[in-house]
Amino acid sequence: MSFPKNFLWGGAVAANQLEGAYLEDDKQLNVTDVMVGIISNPDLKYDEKTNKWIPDFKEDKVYLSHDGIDFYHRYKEDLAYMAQMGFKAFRTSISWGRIFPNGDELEPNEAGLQFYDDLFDEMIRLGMEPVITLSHYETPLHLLTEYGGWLNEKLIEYWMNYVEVVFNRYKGKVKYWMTFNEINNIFRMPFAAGGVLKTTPNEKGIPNADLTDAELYQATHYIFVANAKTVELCHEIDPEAKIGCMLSLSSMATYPYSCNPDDVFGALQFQRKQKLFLDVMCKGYYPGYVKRIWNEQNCTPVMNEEDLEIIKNNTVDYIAFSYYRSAVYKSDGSITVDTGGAAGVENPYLEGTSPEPWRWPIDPKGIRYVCNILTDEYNLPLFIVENGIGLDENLDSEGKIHDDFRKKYVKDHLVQIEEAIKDGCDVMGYLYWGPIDVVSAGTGEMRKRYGFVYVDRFNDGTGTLERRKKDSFEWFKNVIETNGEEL
Ligand code: BGP
Repeated sequence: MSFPKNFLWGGAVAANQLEGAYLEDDKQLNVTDVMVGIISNPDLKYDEKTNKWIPDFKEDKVYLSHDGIDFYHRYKEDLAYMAQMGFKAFRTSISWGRIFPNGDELEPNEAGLQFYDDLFDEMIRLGMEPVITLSHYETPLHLLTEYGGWLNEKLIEYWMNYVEVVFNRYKGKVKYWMTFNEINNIFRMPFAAGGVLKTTPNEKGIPNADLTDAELYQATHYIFVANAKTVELCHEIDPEAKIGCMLSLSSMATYPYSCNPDDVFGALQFQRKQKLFLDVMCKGYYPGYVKRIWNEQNCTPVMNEEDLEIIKNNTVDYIAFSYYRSAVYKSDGSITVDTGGAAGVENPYLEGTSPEPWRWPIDPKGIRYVCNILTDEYNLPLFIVENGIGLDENLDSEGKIHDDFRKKYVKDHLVQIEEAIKDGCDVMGYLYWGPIDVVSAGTGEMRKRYGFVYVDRFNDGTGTLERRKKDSFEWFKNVIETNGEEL
């Protein structure tokens, strides 16, 4: 038996991808409400009258996240499915804008607080530990259009108001917190993942078209300070609670294309783009390699001694991360992970990719590799809070979905996680991403489905929203029931 007795089996989702009710109970727009897929540009236009970016919804686009899968009204039904599978934990996020609709109010919105009270109570009643992300691509839009989001130091204050309210309110109910979902994506997706917007117009008319690395390092620094202050406050308000950082670490499994030292060192440098976030949030200091970049590119963030003290004294309790695929680095600059897997360097040693059109490289051993690197470097508990496979699925003539591909994907990854545990990694749990079909973060589509539970909802916005179990449902239930003995 390799999986520990108290292993947290379960699933993970995010408010913006399933709640819907995007303007209900006084919630206002957040970053993902004005885009279809976080890889795309937000639908904003610069208004010369007010000198601000304003929403510019396109008639030919379907903003699926506005209704999500209506979890806001159907969460009891959905959690019942999770409980049937025997989930020990369920991860979701608090949508910041339900609590502070514009982000800069002084008083919180009681309706939003009550919603999460009810949601967490229901999870606990069903025997599931709430695992809660404080920010998962849900920064209130007003904070970006008015202040520039995390480009502005003021955000730390608004953020701290928010987290103080939720820590006090859910103290005793939530034992596992996470600060910023996949915050290492800030450089790739500054608007959605980083909550960053340049408030000034630019020649291209595209938000953030003129954003510089110097500005991004500055925003990242404010986020690091906020992260550390949040850790401190969480421990102060609820000494029983644990709080982690949350990173996208698929790209930590970036392999050199060959033994050419340029490929090897290049792969290391690429990994460091992710490691920077871990080094600061887990070790409490800025590493030398980033200081070199700052010096050479003239982009050292403004910071003071007090910031560095706060960062040093408040490192996280655990590392939460997502892992879906690995990548290959070649010194000519081609990297699979950034090109969505379909283009760039293919890894001939892997058994394949996910089906068209996404074609993410499938690499179970990569998750063992990442767990081992993290353990060697940081020696902290690890929480796998996202792993899974998106498939384009339709009900067959009998109304069933035979998702053997998914079972195999999960099984192969669990085998490697078991190996990592044997290697000595302290893995707290495994939360499958999207145990019920949700709106895809990257593409904004419904057809990229991860669920063990199918939802009748389509890219064009039609569908009855009826839920149905896929074949993998019973399979995963058995995995949990046998604590991973039967895979
Ligand atoms: C992670 C995000 C999730 C999520 C998942 C799958 O990066 O934290 O929000 O959706 O990836 O990605 P996608 O939906 O693009 O397939």
